[in-house]
Amino acid sequence: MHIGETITQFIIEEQRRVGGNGDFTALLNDVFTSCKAISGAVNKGDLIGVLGSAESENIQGETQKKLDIISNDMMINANIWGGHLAAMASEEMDDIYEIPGQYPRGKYLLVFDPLDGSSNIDVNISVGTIFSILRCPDGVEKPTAEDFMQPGTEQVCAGYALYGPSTMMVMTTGHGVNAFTLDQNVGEFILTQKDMKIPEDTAEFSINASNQRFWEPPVQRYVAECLAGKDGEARDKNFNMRWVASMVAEVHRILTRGGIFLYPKDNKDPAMAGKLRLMYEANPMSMIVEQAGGVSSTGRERIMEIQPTGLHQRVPVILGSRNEVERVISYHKE
Ligand code: AHM
Ligand code: MG
Repeated sequence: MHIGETITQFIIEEQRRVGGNGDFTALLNDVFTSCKAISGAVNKGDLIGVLGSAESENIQGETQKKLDIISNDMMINANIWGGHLAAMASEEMDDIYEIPGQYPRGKYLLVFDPLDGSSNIDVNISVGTIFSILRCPDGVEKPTAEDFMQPGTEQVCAGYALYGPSTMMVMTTGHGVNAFTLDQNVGEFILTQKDMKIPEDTAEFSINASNQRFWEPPVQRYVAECLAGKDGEARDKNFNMRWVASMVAEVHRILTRGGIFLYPKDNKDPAMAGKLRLMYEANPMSMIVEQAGGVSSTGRERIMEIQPTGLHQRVPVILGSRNEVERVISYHKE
């Protein structure tokens, strides 16, 4: 029986095409292994006692779930020893994680949100892992947080694992977006969707409407027009709305059937530019969305061109189907 194209075969063939030495391929394989391990823990849930709060906080003052910490450890354990990384950074760690001296150091930096959508863990709704790979700047022996401060355009690879009804891996190395589904029997991700493209138009939007009173006028206007649908002046169609509160699930839906996702700037907490993190969430998802023909912006600028100033920096995120995101951008210009 034919098992289909495994993700290992896919990345090795890509390596042959670009003439790599296998370092990057081996690094990706370690990332996939950690996501398979996280998938197993998420899947077993209460059976192995991993649900619930860990009674600790991350640097952003958010209460950590047990699975946030377990997933973070799994990412570190699978990626620490291979010799491909110089350092890692995670949403769940205050500072960067240097590769300890007993392991060889490599030329890449790994950035991740080990378990995104944490509020959904205990209620058995989809969550995911988001990752991004950068090059460690030339000549840097001992990387610091400063070396991670690269705009999203510098990403070598971005991807996410979605722990939903099936476990999927969706990734890009800058040559389109491909999706793989975990075959539990084979223990491998198998290529199931090639060269995903986000439809340019959509009639589906996603936003946490409980923040409505804090939104800026361009977003107020856009959502009001979607809600008015055909009965309003601006639009000739009616819209549907979805909000999973797991960005991974939201982006995956948009990649599959189109849509627009907004976590915009609001004035709820004037010190915060948005909710989502530039390095762990916004940049990797922006690379995937752009590679699939979509657009990703803060409303005022392309997310991938932002020069990061802090590891845990937050940004407004508006991404998805080209024509809708461009409409929101044009409202910001008016
Ligand atoms: P997390 O990394 O702490 O899980 O937070 C990120 C998540 C996103 O996945 C999701 O889009 C958003 O937070 C949901 O926010 P809200 O709870 O305001 O709906
Ligand atoms: Mg997150």
